[in-house]
Amino acid sequence: MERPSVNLKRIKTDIEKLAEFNATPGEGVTRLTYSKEDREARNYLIDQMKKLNMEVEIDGIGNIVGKLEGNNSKKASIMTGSHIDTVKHGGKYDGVVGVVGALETVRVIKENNISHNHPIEIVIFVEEEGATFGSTLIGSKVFSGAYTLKDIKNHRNSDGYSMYEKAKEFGLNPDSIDDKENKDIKAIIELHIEQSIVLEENNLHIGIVNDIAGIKWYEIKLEGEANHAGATPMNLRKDVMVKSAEFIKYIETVVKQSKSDSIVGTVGKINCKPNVPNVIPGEINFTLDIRDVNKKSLEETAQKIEDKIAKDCLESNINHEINLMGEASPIKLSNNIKEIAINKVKSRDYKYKVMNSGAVHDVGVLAKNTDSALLFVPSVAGKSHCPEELTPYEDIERGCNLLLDIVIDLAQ
Ligand code: HGY
Ligand code: MN
Ligand code: MN
Repeated sequence: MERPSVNLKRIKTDIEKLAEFNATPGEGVTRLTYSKEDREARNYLIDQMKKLNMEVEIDGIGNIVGKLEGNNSKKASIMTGSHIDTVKHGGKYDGVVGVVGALETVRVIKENNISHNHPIEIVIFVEEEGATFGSTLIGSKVFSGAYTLKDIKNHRNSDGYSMYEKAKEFGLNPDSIDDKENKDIKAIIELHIEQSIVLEENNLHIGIVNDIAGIKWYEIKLEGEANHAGATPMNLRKDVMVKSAEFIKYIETVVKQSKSDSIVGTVGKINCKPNVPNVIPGEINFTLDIRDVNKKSLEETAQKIEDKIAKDCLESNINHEINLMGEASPIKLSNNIKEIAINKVKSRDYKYKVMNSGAVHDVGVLAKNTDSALLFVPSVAGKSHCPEELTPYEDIERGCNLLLDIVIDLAQ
């Protein structure tokens, strides 16, 4: 039988349809966890899975798993998927390419009656971005047991509501997450946009990922003294806006001076109270996202930053809090699936590179206990997490064909 390939028209239809479920049309894609747009996208995908006679399960915080039985239901599953939540004003490909690639894989297997022993499961993880509840990879951490009900009750949105409360409001049953039985998964593969410039710069089609960077996410709070912007002499101020600017500059300097060439540090979110022009701020809250594939350098640099903030605040008599909101260690992905991917990519005559990922991904969370693989397709100009995010459909088609080949191989 000639090797089956994906149907690009269906892939386009899915991606364009999902992009309609968007809170900020014309300004990138915003689809936040448990939003109206999230529900619309979930319903669309659940409907597509049901049309394929897949059995669909939704766990207590909303992770979705669709199952296509194989010839031997006792065998462990081959899982593939990603996420559909986005950052604010993000792109329409981040996460979606992996979910649509998984859906198309099942469609092609069914329409070509490809026999497979292992069940094949599509997974859609909740709150991968952390844009709503302040920590990345929450859905896959709950799915893998790394997160429990306590964590879901701790993570809150910007209005102070916990993920637990919002999951219940969304119609889910978060109390059930601690008593689910662990799924028997032989392997999980995620197709994702690269979100950097390596594939495009080297004119390549596919990235096969070795290591995923480790990450630490902090929320840092500085308490100064609100006072009159005009009447308060400079020597009588406790100005935490200035102090936070010093810390943000320090973060950039210490990361750039690191011996590691794979470490990155970002202050992406800051808010100030009361946030009006003629008041010296009383309080500043900012986030720190720091990552590296090198665990030692990640830990050392993060510790340096924590120590600097603590020491300076003590000396300036500024109350401060440094809250570690979430972390994941650097992860080495499965060599076994990497080898399969390399021989499949060669047989498709695609140009590829084995590389690392600076972005974190759900498969990294599951890699502790499951053979995990991550495949990249190029990002134009390396842009992502912004309206300019773009991956040409012919690149998406190649990524989906490779995903199809690997899933068929593993599911035998
Ligand atoms: O931040 C990340 O690396 C991912 O896009 N959530
Ligand atoms: Mn993603
Ligand atoms: Mn992302």
